[in-house]
Amino acid sequence: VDVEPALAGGDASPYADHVRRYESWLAGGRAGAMEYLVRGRDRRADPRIVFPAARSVFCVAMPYSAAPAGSNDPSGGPLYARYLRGRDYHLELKERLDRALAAADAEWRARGGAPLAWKTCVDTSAVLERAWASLAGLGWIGKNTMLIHPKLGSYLLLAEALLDQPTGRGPAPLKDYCGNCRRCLDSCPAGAFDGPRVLDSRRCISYLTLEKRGSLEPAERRAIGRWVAGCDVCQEACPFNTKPAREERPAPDGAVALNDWAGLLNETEEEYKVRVGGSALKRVKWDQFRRNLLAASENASS
Ligand code: B12
Ligand code: SF4
Ligand code: SF4
Repeated sequence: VDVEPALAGGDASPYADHVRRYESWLAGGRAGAMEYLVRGRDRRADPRIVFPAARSVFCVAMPYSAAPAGSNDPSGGPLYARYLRGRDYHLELKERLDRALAAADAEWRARGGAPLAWKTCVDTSAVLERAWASLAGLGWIGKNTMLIHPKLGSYLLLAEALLDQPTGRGPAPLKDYCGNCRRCLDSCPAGAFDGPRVLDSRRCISYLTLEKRGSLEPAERRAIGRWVAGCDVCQEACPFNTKPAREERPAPDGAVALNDWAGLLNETEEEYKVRVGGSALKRVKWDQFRRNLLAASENASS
């Protein structure tokens, strides 16, 4: 999607609506201790600050498997969010995107086109990824705040390439298919939604287990249930995630294969580092994981 038409019209532009929602979310303190979200607000408001040459945003979504049982797992064991399976998606998506764009650039230049320059962004750049993906027509923003593709559901990871050339495509958002449904809102075990599309990170299990540093309050320890890293409940509840037809990313269990309480409780820091190296779980430091594990194992046995 081209940057110019998305930002044209200032406050009335299609993108301005996203920026306003972002700002009001921050103003409500809902980012918790994720200071980087406050620091990067200007860059999020305009991708040309992230990459001055940006004329368009090329958006991709990579499906991952919905198959693991998640909170429906009857064993009573530890729970990991599904996206943590397999190789670190930050690396995988960046490599795949760079490869695809290098090939497109070579073909374009062979036909006499100008060389293409780009910057790939996966998760950690100051880019409003769901906003751009929705403007690009990859899905709509569900009441659980997830970007949902009508056929593939929301078990998707997003990435973008900021391109120095326009594509000729303006914003093309999809219709919102949530309708009267509110299963995600009602299913959240932590009561983290203030309303449709408004999530308070400070209560979200994903935030508590992956982002929050230091210790957890007693109520937070209880709130995480059996989740040791991340949480998928508001996606498990979504009817758009029940269709099995999807191109699944081959994702061996890797770092999340250690999934019994005794095994985890006996693990040393060195063993943890080896297990999670190369997976997205490596962002969760040993102290943090240990803290989650102790609380979750207590919850499982109570
Ligand atoms: C901070 C963050 C979190 C925080 C806050 C989440 C939140 N809902 O805001 C926490 C730690 C809680 C979190 C949790 C998770 N996250 Co997260 N997270 C991010 C991050 C880094 C920034 C998101 C952000 O800016 N949040 C602030 C809110 C206000 O912005 P937003 O959610 O993007 O909403 C925008 C639009 O939706 C729009 N909007 C909101 N409502 C409406 C309504 C209408 C009508 C319109 C038009 C627009 C609109 O306004 C906002 C500004 O554009 C992004 C990566 C990135 N760089 O964008 C990943 C990202 C959003 N997370 C992702 C994932 C996978 C997760 C988890 C599923 C992980 C897990 N299993 O534990 C959970 C899901 C929890 C949930 N229901 O959102 C994926 C989402 C993919 C998808 N299909 O949507 C992203 C995009 C990372 C990636 N590269 O794939 N996450
Ligand atoms: S990720 Fe879990 S805790 Fe966070 S909003 Fe969704 S269901 Fe609630
Ligand atoms: S569970 Fe229902 S309301 Fe929530 S995102 Fe899915 S369709 Fe929308």
